[in-house]
Amino acid sequence: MTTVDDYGFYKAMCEKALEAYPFEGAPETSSKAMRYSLLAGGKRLRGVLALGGCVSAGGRAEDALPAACAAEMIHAYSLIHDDLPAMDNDTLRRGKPTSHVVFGEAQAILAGDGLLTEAFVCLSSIPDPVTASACVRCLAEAAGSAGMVGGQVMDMEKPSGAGAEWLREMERRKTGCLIRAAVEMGMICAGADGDMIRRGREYGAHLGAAFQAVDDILDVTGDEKNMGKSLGKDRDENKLTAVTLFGLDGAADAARRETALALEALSGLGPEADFLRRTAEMMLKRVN
Ligand code: GRG
Repeated sequence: MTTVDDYGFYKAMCEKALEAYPFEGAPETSSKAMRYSLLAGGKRLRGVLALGGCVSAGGRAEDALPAACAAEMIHAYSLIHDDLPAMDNDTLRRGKPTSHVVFGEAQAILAGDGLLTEAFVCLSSIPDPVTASACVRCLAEAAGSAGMVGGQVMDMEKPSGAGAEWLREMERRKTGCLIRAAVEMGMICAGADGDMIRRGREYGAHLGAAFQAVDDILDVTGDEKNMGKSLGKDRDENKLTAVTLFGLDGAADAARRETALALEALSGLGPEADFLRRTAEMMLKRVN
């Protein structure tokens, strides 16, 4: 059972591994642009979940470091591309000017491409080939067209008449798949059995939905300086979110409901899963 301030501990572990990541063979401009976004801070939720998922399934956190770094690389790439003029056209991320503002649009696209690809180089460093290939499959499916990229496509295409069901599916893909894959890869790295991985997937999926509802609430009630990104864009751009659809109270209810389902998915697991339980509760506290 983990007893220390494990979120802070795993976050620091993940940060250290990302800082030391070599980006072998990358031209200096490329390495600079990739590091700029990858090392810009952030909560490291996906990296932490990979490490915590591994420990919750009885493994050692360090065994999931390649999975944690790979999940954070995919996340950083998605933020760089999401901020581009062709997408959300944002100039502030994690309290710093966005990649395309600093490096220009072409280099920002390439920094995203580089991070996306490097995530899989990083996973290939997992010593056991069966574990490595299971992680590659898990992350590729979650990040690709069936997952995060597909969610972004849906978001950009929002059909007229899109409602709660459309929103749920779009967010499941866009935000939920990567969060779920982080937990799942952590458990794979621990050698977890099928039942444990099924519970981890379910937990991760509900946690992702709760996370998104919280993020939607904070877009309205949060502080731009604390959040380090432009807020209020959902309303300004007439986006469909849990808040625009159900109001602030309705979105908070959705976050609580999804958190309860995430916790329920872990029932039957022992105290090793307490970290995952505490992480779900902690995330909900961001709005309560
Ligand atoms: C461009 C392929 C492509 C995908 C973009 C994930 C995504 C899809 C876009 C990011 C924009 C966004 C607002 C997504 C919804 C919630 C989310 C992922 C917020 C950012 O994650 P945090 O809060 O960020 O974990 P930090 O900075 O803490 O890592």
